Amino acid sequence: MQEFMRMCVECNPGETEFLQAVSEVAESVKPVLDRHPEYRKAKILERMVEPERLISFRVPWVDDGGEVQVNRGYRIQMNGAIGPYKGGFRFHPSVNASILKFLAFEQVYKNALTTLPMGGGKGGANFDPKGKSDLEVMRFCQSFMNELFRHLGPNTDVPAGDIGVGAREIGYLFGAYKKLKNEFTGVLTGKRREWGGSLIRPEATGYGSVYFAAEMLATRDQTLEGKVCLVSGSGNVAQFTVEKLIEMGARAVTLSDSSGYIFDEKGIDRAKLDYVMHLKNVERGRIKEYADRYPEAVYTPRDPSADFNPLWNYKADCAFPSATQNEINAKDAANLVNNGVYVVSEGANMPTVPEGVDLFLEHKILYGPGKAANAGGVSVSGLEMSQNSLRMSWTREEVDGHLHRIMKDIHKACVEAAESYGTPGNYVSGANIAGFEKVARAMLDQGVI
Ligand code: NDP
Ligand code: 2IT
Repeated sequence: MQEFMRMCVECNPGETEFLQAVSEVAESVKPVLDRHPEYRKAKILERMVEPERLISFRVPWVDDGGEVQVNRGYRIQMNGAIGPYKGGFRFHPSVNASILKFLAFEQVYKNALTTLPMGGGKGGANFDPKGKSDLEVMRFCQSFMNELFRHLGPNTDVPAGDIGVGAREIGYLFGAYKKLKNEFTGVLTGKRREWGGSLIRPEATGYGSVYFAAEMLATRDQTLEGKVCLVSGSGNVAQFTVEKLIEMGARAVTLSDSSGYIFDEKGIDRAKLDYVMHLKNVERGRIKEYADRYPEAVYTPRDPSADFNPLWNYKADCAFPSATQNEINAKDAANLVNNGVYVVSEGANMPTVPEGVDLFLEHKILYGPGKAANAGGVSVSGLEMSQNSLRMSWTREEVDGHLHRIMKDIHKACVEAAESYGTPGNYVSGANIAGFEKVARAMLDQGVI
């Protein structure tokens, strides 16, 4: 394993996020490779860390002032062993090959866990939709698709949203694809309902992360009723996490964005959540405005020089990190544990640094890693693909029922894999092993390709 990681570092210099994700999976699956020498012989892990295809391209566009702008676009087609590449697009100034490779790598195992036939991919651009007009976003999306359309298709690669890519961006991307290909097809998920989207897709990641937390709590004969919950982010995942928490009788007390966070001890109720949804999705405002509107809440601006995030330093029962990678550092993890938090369900991808993960495992808290806990989003994307193929649309209840069942199945698969490899209660090894085994078997069946 040391030799394997040394090789990864050498082949992917400076790609810290990607190496972080690989190292966690490699550690978890070591006992699987020991039990299955055929995986080692076929170099399954070595093949898994090499993307099947990495596309990087120029995205030129013209801003409202008539200036030419240039961004860099990417699509990582990581692994297609169990289905067409599937995974979101991220538009954020921090986007680079390392971040997208880590996301694509995680997506492979996450998608395998969903039980649906989807391979793993991820894409995006170092474009910041914040502060851009709708027309600028449209021109950017059209230029992005102008190159990428030739690499996509309903049986080849089916992207969706992630940070900075919501219904507006998916609309412009879909329109551009349709025009270029002269074909109305299910090539993207997260579409609006009226033109091929699935009910519950916007809600799915947040709902799924809460369903996963409920499953973890059930192993200790507990429910979410009355639990105090810390939630980070205020975008798609955070909003529907809070919605489901309210429905389940829990009390969410925080939300954040990259400028700061609010703490509302009374809890974010339905009316306050409606306000947040309007503020974020329509006005595209900042979370600070929540405290102007509700004076009982306190707003704390982000202090870039601080070595911890005070959002994670309140007495609470559960945490739902739903913003971005590595948002819980080692000190934040210690603060969570010291404040009595014993459930962490990751809506975001890889939000906890490795030292934090180790601390959670050491303290035997109920810790659901992103690739299991946030798999609800891509699961309903898979259901959107099914509905598109069937040219049907299912009801809210039908889709939510499938989502709930899938999250229960993912929980069960993690528990069983962890037990089978001697790490009971460890959802990290459980998720990595269960996802890995499915993809590894498929790769073995399909030969060296
Ligand atoms: P959105 O763009 O809707 O919201 C992102 C939220 O996180 C915003 O509040 C944003 O604040 C905050 N945020 C983003 N980057 C940073 C940063 N570097 N530092 C601090 N805050 C930040 O994205 P989503 O809600 O869709 O995604 C959130 C997380 O969930 C991501 O990790 C994503 O990969 C993961 N995820 C999303 C799925 C989905 O279906 N959408 C599925 C599975 C996982 P600001 O507006 O200030 O940037
Ligand atoms: O990280 C993720 O799982 C997503 N951003 C959703 C991917 C998808 O294809 O729905």
